[in-house]
Amino acid sequence: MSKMIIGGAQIGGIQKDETREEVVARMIALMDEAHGKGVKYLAYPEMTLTTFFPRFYVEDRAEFDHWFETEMPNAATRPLFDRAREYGMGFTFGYCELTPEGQHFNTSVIVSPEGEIILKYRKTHLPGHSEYEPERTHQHLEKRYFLPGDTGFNVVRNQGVIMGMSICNDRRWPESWRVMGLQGVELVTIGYNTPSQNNLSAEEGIERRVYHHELSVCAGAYQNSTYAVAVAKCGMEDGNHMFAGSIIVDPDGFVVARAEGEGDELITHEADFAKCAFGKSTVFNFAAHRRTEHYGLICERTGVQIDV
Ligand code: CDT
Repeated sequence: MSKMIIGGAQIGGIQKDETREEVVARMIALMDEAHGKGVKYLAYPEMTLTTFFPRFYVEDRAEFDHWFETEMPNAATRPLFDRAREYGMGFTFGYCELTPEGQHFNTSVIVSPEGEIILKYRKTHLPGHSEYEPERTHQHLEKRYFLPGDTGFNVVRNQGVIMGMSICNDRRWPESWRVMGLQGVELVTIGYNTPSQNNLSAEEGIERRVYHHELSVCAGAYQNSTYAVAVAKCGMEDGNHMFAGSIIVDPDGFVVARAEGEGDELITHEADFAKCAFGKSTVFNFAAHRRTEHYGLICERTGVQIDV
């Protein structure tokens, strides 16, 4: 059976004083709605459980450890895992992870319909900066609070589908997509928290930012012939606006479902994963067409070096 109804559970703003339990209740409400619509795999956003705290600067990083989870599932999220298992639904969500070794990651996991975590991903491309920068209209301190992920872009077969994850800024980098494409990915889920304003360029309006978001997801899906679910945490959060624009994209790069509002909202689509095969066996048949002898710079060089 190549068909499955997939969903994106967009989450409206989470304020600083909201508890994990309150957020999980909102997540479960969307899961209940998804179950009613026949969804078998549901994607939630990046850092689903908390406000997007990297907008706040704190001198002593340890003061922010309370935003991190030291185990998963834990007491607060267990009801979500239980409800999904009851429904036979797989799901993915993002949270902040503090390891026993004291490392901080921006993490997401894939949970099987049996309630087992079967793949963990730690965000690779951390945007922003690590020190307070007064010239910015708002801070984006992911580089202060997280380490770059150490997992790489792995995939897992879940519910008969080859699935992988990216987190927010990763969606803008074709390298993320291609590494999963080379493993035959058929569904990429991406959670995001994207401020509506560029903190260094006031004239870059929200329309342009939403356009770049969609462009990145549609291109990644098309060029790797995979479905993609990109799902926002959005709206007003602690006085800051983040754009919505959650979408499901088919392997041809077309948007097939789109959120209408900026609050908690479910989007769904009946995916036919057999459709991934056409692109993978024709224009994006990597074995037939890739010329790796010319791609060496991609791994050898990080930044631009001009030699001419
Ligand atoms: N969360 C996240 O990665 N947000 C970034 C904002 C970039 S601006 C510093 C994004 O790519 O959407």
